[in-house]
Amino acid sequence: MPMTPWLRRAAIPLAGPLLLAGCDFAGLQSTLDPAGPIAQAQLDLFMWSYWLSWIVIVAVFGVLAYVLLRFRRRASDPDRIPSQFHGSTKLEIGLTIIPVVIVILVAVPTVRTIWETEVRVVPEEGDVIVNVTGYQWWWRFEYPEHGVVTANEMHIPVDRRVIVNLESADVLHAFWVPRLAGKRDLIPNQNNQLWFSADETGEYYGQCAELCLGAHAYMKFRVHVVEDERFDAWVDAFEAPSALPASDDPRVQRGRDLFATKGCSTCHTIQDYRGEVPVGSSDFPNLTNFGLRTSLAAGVVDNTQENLETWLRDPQIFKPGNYMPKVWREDDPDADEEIAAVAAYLLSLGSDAEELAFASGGTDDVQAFRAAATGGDDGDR
Ligand code: HEC
Ligand SMILES: [Cu+2]
Repeated sequence: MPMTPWLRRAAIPLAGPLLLAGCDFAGLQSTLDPAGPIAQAQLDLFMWSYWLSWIVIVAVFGVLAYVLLRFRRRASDPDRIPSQFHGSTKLEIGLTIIPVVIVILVAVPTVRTIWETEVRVVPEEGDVIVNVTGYQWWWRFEYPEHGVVTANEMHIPVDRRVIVNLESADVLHAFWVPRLAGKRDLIPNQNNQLWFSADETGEYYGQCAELCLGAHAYMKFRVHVVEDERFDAWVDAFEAPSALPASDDPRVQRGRDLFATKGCSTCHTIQDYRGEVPVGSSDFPNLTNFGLRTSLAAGVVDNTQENLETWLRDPQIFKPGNYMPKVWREDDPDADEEIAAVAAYLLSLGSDAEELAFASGGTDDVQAFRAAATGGDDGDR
């Protein structure tokens, strides 16, 4: 059926909203799909200004359409000029008052939301404190109350207030978990703070939101929101490494030795089942319990044996520009075997410590934890 010209012309403006109606606003990093009160307050403010803008648009285009139709030139009276009202006081006052009202309607809720969400809070009982340090191009997460230091994956309990202290070790970064809270800059020596909480358990994606050179686009992170007991088990797992029995897999043992002899431990700290004092530097990702991580290289790829091997062979493949050196020469005949062993060691770290801590009611009861870890027997290590 041929479309009438009128219909064809109308099709384009009609198609726009229809296409948009098919959009899915829920996404891993969608601010339109909030999962916590701060993100919700920010979305509410956005939607308020959005609908207000629609009222303005409809009003302006309504008046425009009316004027165009009502005062258009007519064939019956081509010389008619509509009455002129230049300098009309009523109109001038009206056109001044209306914008002022619009500005007030936007400004009052904006200022209110800023006050409700942005003020610095004093930690209270039950809050979780995380000291976040941004590095080119990864994140250090430290839980001062629990003595936990980890990288790139933050664990927090659901429905609890999380206070994040933001610090940068080098350039400017910005902490942004779109579904939980708006961005906040990490500035050297500035001690910025952000607080938020999450309504639902789940995995939330974060991203550095301040251009910080080189691998900035790959400076991501994850926030795991879990039930209280799960969070406690995760924290316990960081006290647990030394209570875990050594893996009897010879490849893991070999990987552990290589980690020291290949120089990894000059940069990276690991506290493992031998409970050694950390020797690495706090300015590189702490790899304790690395087997509990779901992602690798600041959320860039999944944490699997294969990806880890690729990463160790050449860290530039997944993340061009990052500062981890290539440790094995390309023509090193032992590279494949050694890399596989180191990767197996890293993945073995704490791989079931959280589950064990959960099952045994925490590492406070070291005996029960050991018993769970060794499947009941004393576990001579
Ligand atoms: C000169 C210091 C240095 C040495 C030596 C070094 N690394 Fe790294 N490593 C880094 C830096 C820096 C990063 C962070 C890279 C990034 O994501 O931007 C990193 C990241 C990693 C990661 C990913 C961490 C995460 O949180 O996802 C692993 C795994 C890793 N290194 C293992 C090793 C192993 C195994 C060795 C030895 C074979 C080693 N590194 C040697 C500096 C070093
Ligand atoms: Cu950054």
